Amino acid sequence: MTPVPFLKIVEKSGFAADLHSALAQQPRHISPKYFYDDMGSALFEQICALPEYYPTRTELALLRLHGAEMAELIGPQAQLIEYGAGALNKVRLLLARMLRPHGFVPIDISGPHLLQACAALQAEHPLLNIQPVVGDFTQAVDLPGAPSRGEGQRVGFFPGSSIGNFTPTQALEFLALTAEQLRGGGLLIGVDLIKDPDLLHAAYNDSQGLTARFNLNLLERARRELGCEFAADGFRHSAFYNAPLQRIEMHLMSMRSHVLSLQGIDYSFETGETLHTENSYKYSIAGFRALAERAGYRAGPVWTDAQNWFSLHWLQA
Ligand code: AVI
Repeated sequence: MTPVPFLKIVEKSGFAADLHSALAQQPRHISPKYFYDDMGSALFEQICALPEYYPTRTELALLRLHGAEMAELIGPQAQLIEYGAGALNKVRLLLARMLRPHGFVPIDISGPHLLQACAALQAEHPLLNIQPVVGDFTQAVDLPGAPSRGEGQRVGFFPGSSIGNFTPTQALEFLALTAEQLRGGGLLIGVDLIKDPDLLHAAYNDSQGLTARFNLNLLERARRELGCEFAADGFRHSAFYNAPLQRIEMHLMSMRSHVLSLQGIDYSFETGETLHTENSYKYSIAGFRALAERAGYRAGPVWTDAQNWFSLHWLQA
């Protein structure tokens, strides 16, 4: 692997502690950030290519179609910060159009995965200054210095509608945090839109069962990393659209009354009881712009597809 010039580790995994507190509370709920070990990150990439999972291909099409306008707003010599960077597929479409980028700072919680993706990107852009940060981007991470005055602006990129995995309060906090980090620049953010519940249901209950494996991997990860014990077929994937709250909910549902054991502590599950693993909020364009304005941004141009399934927003910080 090509060495990366700058690497910051800002968070050690708190998986064990967070899983204990998730299991000890009622209702049981854990942060979706624990999906993304190596296995979970690889499964998520496969989900993105599924026919039912429309967000990725719709957003990629918007980036291809409107990337030049977006790059114009980003401006020359910009420092581009990608929150929750993953495979770096989408950012390639922006980088290809950006004028003399000052640098690229991808932040992701999965270190090995991020470094592999950075090495591949570096091979394609040998002169690009890539400065990966391994960590939890929802916290105020220590970023490399911004371009000096009179040079380019600092611009955030947060594609994929990962903002939907936050509660509205967390989304507001995250937007307020980034508005501070990006002051004088802007944020380009992907937001999934409210739509036919059947389409949403299919996107999170795919026929190949990849989303189910992705969800169940959270407990498999606990088995691998923490020696967690539970019945082999004790849990199943459950995902549904909660219309009043405008969100997909994912849960791991206990198939019978049984005990899960974590580091010597037993947690009992009744039949049908769940561990709530993820919310994926869907927004209206107006609703999202209002949220961004409350967080301190000025809402700018919005790009959306012909079916109004997905949106990309430019927010001026
Ligand atoms: C990363 N995030 C935006 C995805 C979503 O759609 O909420 C995660 C995901 N969960 C199941 N499928 C995809």
